[in-house]
Amino acid sequence: MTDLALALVRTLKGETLAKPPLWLMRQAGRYLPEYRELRGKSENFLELCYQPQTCVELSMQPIRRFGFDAAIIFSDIMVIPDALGRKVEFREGVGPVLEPIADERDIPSFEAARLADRLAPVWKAVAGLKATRPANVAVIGFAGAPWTIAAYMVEGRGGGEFTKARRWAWRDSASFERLIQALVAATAEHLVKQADAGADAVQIFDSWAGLLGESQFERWVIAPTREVVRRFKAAHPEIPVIGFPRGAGALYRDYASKTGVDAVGLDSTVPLAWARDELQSRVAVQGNFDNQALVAGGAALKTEVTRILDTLGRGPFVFNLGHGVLPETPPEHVAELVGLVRAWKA
Ligand code: 1CP
Repeated sequence: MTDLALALVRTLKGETLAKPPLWLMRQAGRYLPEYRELRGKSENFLELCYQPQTCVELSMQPIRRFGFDAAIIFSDIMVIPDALGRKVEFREGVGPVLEPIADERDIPSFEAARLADRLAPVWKAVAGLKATRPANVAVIGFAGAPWTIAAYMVEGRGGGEFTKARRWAWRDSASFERLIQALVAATAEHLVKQADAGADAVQIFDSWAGLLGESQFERWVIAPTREVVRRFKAAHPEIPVIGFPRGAGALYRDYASKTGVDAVGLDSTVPLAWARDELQSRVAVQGNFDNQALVAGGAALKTEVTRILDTLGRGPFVFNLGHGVLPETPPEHVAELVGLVRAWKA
């Protein structure tokens, strides 16, 4: 059961609050000295993701420091390929490196028992976070969207344009569809289990949605996301889902109207008045302060926070960034941002 008193949940379900709730993508991470200290004790980032107590502590660090309205479970979108049996490692300064899927024979199939074997510690961490967080702080579960995960699985790493994955999707859509369907099953299952464990809302990160044109976006972003949402809602109809199709541009409109998500996360390039007129009438919106402005700080911080709140704050709105907090962000700038959002009046 989701907690209808939580500001985040109320907003995601379409209420406009006098004070918009606030959390930041990647609010736990290397910009925090207390994160670096705990992180330094562990060689391997992925192993960290399977230590429930440590995950709870890492999720709680930014809550204690800044008093956000939501705590996102400390994990990563790469736990899904890992749980499907693909090799995943994190390299310093590179990010995730996977054993690439070279051809059709490498496409894993979804097995619920294997997934549960690997991901049970993540679900345990969600339950631990729910028991630990202050009662007014929502717990957010998450997963990567099938397209974004498929792109990493085929390419083997990020940092480029995911050309192998995009060509495969055009060249042999039938086999690419098999990969996507395995990911739909795994993603839905992972989100349902996080909700079973107490998540008050879930977010689907489609970080590379913006690489696809209209027809491919429909097939590999909208259709699989709609199916993940359908399966999730069959188990948890009352728990809100946030979709984050980063870089989707004008296709945000189709995404908002066709996938069944309750809210969309806006990246920083989405024009605010357009989002208000075209998206906020259908779904709650979340975003979209530029993470580079948060690194820079200074007078622009206030102007931009005010511009965002004045445009979107009179409808269902969750203040967030347009992408994750960067490691070089001064924590004082985050504190300043929180103060500005809290002080805003409609
Ligand atoms: O200490 C370290 O060096 C690890 C840095 C780190 C952290 C803190 C990575 C590596 N992942 C995470 C945690 C994480 N990842 C969270 C939970 C923390 C929080 O939000 O507070 C979440 C929600 C993610 C999601 C994630 N991981 C995404 C989707 C969002 C996005 O940024 O687009 C993606 C694409 C990843 C992959 C990933 N994991 C880590 C890195 C450096 C990357 C990006 C690699 C790339 O750019 O391709």
